[in-house]
Amino acid sequence: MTFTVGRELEFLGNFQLTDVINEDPVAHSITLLGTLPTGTDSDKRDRAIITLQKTAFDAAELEHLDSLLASVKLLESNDIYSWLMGSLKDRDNSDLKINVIFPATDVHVRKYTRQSLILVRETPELYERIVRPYIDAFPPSRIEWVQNILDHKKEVEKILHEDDSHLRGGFGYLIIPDMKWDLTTVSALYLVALVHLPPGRSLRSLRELTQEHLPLLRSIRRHAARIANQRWNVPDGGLRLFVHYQPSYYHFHVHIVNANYTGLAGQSVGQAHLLDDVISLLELDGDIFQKLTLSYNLGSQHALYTPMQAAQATLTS
Ligand code: G7M
Repeated sequence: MTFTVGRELEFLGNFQLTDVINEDPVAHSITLLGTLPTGTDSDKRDRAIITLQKTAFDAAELEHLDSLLASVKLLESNDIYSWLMGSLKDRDNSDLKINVIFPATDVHVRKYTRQSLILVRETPELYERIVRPYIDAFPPSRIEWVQNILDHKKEVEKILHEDDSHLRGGFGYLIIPDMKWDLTTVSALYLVALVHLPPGRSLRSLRELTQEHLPLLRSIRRHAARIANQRWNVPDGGLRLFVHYQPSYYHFHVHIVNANYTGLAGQSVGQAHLLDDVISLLELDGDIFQKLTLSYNLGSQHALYTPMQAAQATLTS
C-alpha cells in the first residue's frame, strides 16, 4: 500500500507510532518511527519514518495579519514589550512539510535517529582501507531514487535544467528541487544537482573529483544561479552551493540552498564543502582530493563510526 492522490490523509492515518527518534525545536521538526500497513487486506505492517516540519513564513502572506491569524491571546505585556500566542487560519500554503520513508531500512532508521558525533580524519590510506570498501559494498538499490530521476522515470516535471554532456563522453547533470523543499518558500529554497555519468564511468563522492570535473562543477554553479534568479528572483550571491563528505548517497551531487537559509545540520563544518572552494582547490591542483586528509563528523549510528574511530589511533600526528 502507498499514497494515492486524494487519499493521502487516509494512508497517514494508519500510522502507528513506535518512537520519537529525533526532535529539533529550532528547525520546528520532529522525526517519528512507526509502522504503516503494507497491503490493503493483510495485517502486515512495515517500518515507516515520518518527518514533520513546520513550514517557514512567506513574506507575502504577512501583509495583513488579520487574514493570517485565526486567534490571538495576550500572555503578558510590560512597557513596550508584549508577547502573545496565536494560531493560523487555514492557508493556501500548507503549514507542514511531511517526509515519509516507507518501507524504511535499518540504514534509514540509523540515519534519522539522533546520535552523538565524533570528528575523524580520513587520510588517503584510510580511504583506501576502510571507506572505499564500504562504498563499494553499497547496494545499487540505495541510489535507485537517483537513477529514477536521471532516467526520467520520477520527478520528470520538476527538472529545472538538464545538461546532456554525458552523451558526448563528458559529465552531464540535472537540477531538481530537493525533496526537503516545499517548492514555495523561497527563503528555504533547496535544489540538488545530480550528475549524469558517461558510459562506463562513475563519480561517487568528493574524493573522486579531479580537474576533469571542473567544467561540470562550473556549469552547475552557473546554471544554479541562473535558474534561481529567473524563477525565484534570487540575486547574485544569493545561493550557497556545497557538497557533503560523507554524503548519504554515493552518486555525486551538489546541494543548492538559499544563502539565507542557515542553521541546517547538513551545512555545518565537518560535513559541507563549499562548491566554490572545491573548484578553487581543483584549479590549484587537479588531484588534490586524492591527496588530502579530509575531516568530517560521524554519528554513532553510522557504519563507518567504529572502524574510523579505531583507526584514528594509527594516525601519526
Ligand atoms: O546527504 P547527501 O549529500 O547524500 O544528500 C542527499 C540529498 O538528496 C538530501 O538533501 C535529500 O533531501 C535529497 N534527496 C533524497 N532523496 C531520497 C530524494 C528524492 O527521492 N528526490 C529528491 N528530489 N531529493 C532527494
